[in-house]
Amino acid sequence: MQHQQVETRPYDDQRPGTAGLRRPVATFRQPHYLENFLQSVFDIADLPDGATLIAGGDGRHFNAEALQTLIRMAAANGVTRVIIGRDGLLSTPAASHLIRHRRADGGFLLTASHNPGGPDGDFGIKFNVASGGQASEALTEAIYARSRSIGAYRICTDLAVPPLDALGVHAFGDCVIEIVDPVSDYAALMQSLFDFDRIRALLASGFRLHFDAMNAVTGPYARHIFCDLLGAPEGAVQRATPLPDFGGLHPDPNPVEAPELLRAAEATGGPDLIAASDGDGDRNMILGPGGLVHPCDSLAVLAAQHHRVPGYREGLPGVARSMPTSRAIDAVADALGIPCHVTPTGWRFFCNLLEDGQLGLCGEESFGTSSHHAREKDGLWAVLFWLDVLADARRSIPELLDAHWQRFGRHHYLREDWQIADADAANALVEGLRAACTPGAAPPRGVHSMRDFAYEDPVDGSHSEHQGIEVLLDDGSRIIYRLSGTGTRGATLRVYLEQHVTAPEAIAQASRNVLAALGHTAASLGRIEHYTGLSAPTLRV
Ligand code: G16
Repeated sequence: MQHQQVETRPYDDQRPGTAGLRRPVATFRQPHYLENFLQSVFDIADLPDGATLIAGGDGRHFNAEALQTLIRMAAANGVTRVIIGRDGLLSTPAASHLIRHRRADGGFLLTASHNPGGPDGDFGIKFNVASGGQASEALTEAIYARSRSIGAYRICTDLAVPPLDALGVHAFGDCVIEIVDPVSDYAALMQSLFDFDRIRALLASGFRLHFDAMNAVTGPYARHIFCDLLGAPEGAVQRATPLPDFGGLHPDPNPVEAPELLRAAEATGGPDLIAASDGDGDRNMILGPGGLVHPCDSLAVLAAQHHRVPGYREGLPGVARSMPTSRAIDAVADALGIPCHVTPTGWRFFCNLLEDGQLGLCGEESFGTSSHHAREKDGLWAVLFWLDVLADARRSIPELLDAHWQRFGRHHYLREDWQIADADAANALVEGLRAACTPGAAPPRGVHSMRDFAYEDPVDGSHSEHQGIEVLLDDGSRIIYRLSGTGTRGATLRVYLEQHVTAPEAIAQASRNVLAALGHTAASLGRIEHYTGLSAPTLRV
């Protein structure tokens, strides 16, 4: 097949962040920007001859154009089969599953996840490897290095790309383009893990489920699984049509971005379970009568209740959390007598452990939970896990949560985000804290210990440094500071606050009240106002 070699010049800003390369759409629209990044992946990924790739995304603005370019460049780089979700749609967990299920050599996920979409929003690309997991830090660094020296890319421009809206197989020169139903393989995987008959009976008994797809990719998945397979009424799934701009919504399922869901949970007589997912379907928010189940608690409850669910009855080899995630899961692991691994923020750090069979469940404070069934976090899976547990336990969400806290105590938890316009100021702040972590430095008053978190991967021995500053206070509470790796403008300082309590009156209090004083301590310890001029966080989640 004919292909063109196009000369180009490097961009210097193509270092992937926490989860792939995310930039404003306008940045991706610069001449050769997308092509440079894709060619850097093809140059470094070491795909076998005649490789098969999976491709798809959350349907956001620029996905359709990017997919055309990706198909043309994949064919020019020797890929012989590209498997694509119909209309270019694939949720992130479904894409991860499809890579594994079809034994593909990797996949491109076109998404900026929970970041806003539309022409003025963000776009992103993640490259996942043959295990279905995200590229490792070493691989993304090598791709970045390549992007800084790239001089040309390969692309096929002489053929028309086949239509992506009808299932089937099409020839594109020497390459086969296969359009698949984005939902069916994923739905079958869910059926293999959960007791669908039991969940169907729960929903038929009057249990009210409300799922909000936030105009993003999970709509078709949720309709098929909850309505067609489990018998939920049509109205149980809301905002189910994926829109390129998410209808102007910020598809980030948390109480700040979806306050109406929180109000619905807090109102008397509301649904028994409210859930939402994000742009690409890997995040989940769970609410029950009375309010939010914090993602840290959700992970801990699912681990404690895993024996109720068919796919997990044989037990969990271990669990994992990212360092800033609360230690609620540690307490459950302790009771189960299994290891709890603590990794840096970023799902990719779980992947080696998952691949090595060391993990049953894992999760993060950032509304992400999953298990060994995939190599990405999985929003709908989490909702099904909760439904299956509730169906078996015959208890409500608040009853399960209260019983959990009575047994393990409650890890009150809050994340404060500080949006800082000047990224240099944010870096200086973190450097200041890092200096206080050096061995021999006297800890500030009230501080038991401080560390600049580093991680050695137990599977491949790779080392990752500067993954957040963790401060343990004398009273057992914990503060973590780190800079977000998913933002596309300025810098976002994340400050995570955690306090474990066991007294019934402390368990019953609102986390915001319990953690208010710790928030002030965090601001003064980090000298946040000094560095940034900001006197209050931009938002609390
Ligand atoms: C991504 C990563 C997660 C991470 C989250 C927040 O989620 O996959 O592992 O916890 O970002 O990262 P940060 O604190 O660096 O912004 P998603 O859903 O955006 O892909």
